[in-house]
Amino acid sequence: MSGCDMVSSDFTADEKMEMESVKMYKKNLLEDIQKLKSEIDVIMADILSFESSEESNRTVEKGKKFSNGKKKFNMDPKKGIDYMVDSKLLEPGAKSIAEFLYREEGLNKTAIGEFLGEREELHLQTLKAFVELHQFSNLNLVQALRQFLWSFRLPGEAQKIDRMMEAFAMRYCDCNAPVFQSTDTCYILSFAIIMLNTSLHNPNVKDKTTLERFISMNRGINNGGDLPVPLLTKLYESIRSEPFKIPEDDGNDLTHTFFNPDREGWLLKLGGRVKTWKRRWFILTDNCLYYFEFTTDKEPRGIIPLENLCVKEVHYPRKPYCLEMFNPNSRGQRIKACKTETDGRVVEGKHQSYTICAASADERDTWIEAIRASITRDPFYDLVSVRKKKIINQGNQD
Ligand code: 4IP
Repeated sequence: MSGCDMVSSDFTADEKMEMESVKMYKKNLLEDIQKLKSEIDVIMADILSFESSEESNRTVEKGKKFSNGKKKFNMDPKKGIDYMVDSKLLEPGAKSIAEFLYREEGLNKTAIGEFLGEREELHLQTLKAFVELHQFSNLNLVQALRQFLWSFRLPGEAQKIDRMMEAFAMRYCDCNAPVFQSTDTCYILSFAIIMLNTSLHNPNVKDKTTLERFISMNRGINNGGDLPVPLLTKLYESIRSEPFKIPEDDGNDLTHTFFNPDREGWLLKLGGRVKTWKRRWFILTDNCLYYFEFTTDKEPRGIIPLENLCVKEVHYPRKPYCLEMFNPNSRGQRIKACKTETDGRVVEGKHQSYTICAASADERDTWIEAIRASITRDPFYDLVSVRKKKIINQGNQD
């Protein structure tokens, strides 16, 4: 008979007791094991939640650092990028910085423009990589410019704008190979479009550029040849129906740099030879300062082209809010200007400097700022005209 066939009656009373105690022991053991298991479960859960809270603490910490880095960038782009790289939030190198500038939300577009505009190698490389992130294939030039000018704010400095627009033109031509004969053509036309945008949409510009004028302005820019009229017409119509959207304005964007809104108002002007003060109505437009005797006059009494002039605050006895315009390169010589004599003859101006008095310090400062901004337009026109000459000469040689 095997052990399995035994029945309880086969056991002695002692054996039965022993078996009962083994059963009890086993039961207790199982209960203990169960308890231990649950304790282990609790501990494991604790460990896991501790790890995940460590992890989430680390994530929160990283997120904080990242947004701190963005804040730093918006205040000082170079320092911000250094901080991001030092804190291992950003890979060093132009490519990853460009990605960050191109894709990251919440970056100040003026700061992006500032970073991309610098001349050091890393910045030049970043500008290149940034422009290459733009996809311009099958976009016309206006559409591409809309995208480009929305991705950052062009800084005010001529050389920076030149580099950025050059990079833009190169990228556009890479993406749309057969459209223009050279990147210079694309560059010049891009500026013409930006000017057109201001002419058509700035309420201060009274003389709106017509399609015919736009076409004739762009004669000969395709390596001496003309661009197809249907292309220019399409670009013109696109701008006419929808102006460029420029990132939040702090008074330093391209349209301001190029085309300061006209300013007009009454000012006192000191005579050239006879030092008398005359109240004149001044209008600042087209890079010139015009003055009139009455606001309704058709002809100005004088025109002062601002090219090459400087403007500064000046103290004049008993006239507290004066500004002076002078030619820093030829102090003591006459400023190129013209004026209408009382008998109606138009003659050359006789001023070595122009002293003008405003009604308040604020007004004087606003005029100084407006005149200065008008003066700084020149380098941009120079940049474009240099390329125009180059391209037209090239065309003549071909
Ligand atoms: C005149 O004084 C006026 O101030 C003129 O201003 C001024 O011409 C003359 O300077 C100055 O001699 P009087 O009228 O007292 O003679 P405006 O032309 O506005 O009347 P500017 O050149 O400032 O227009 P000269 O240097 O241009 O003669």
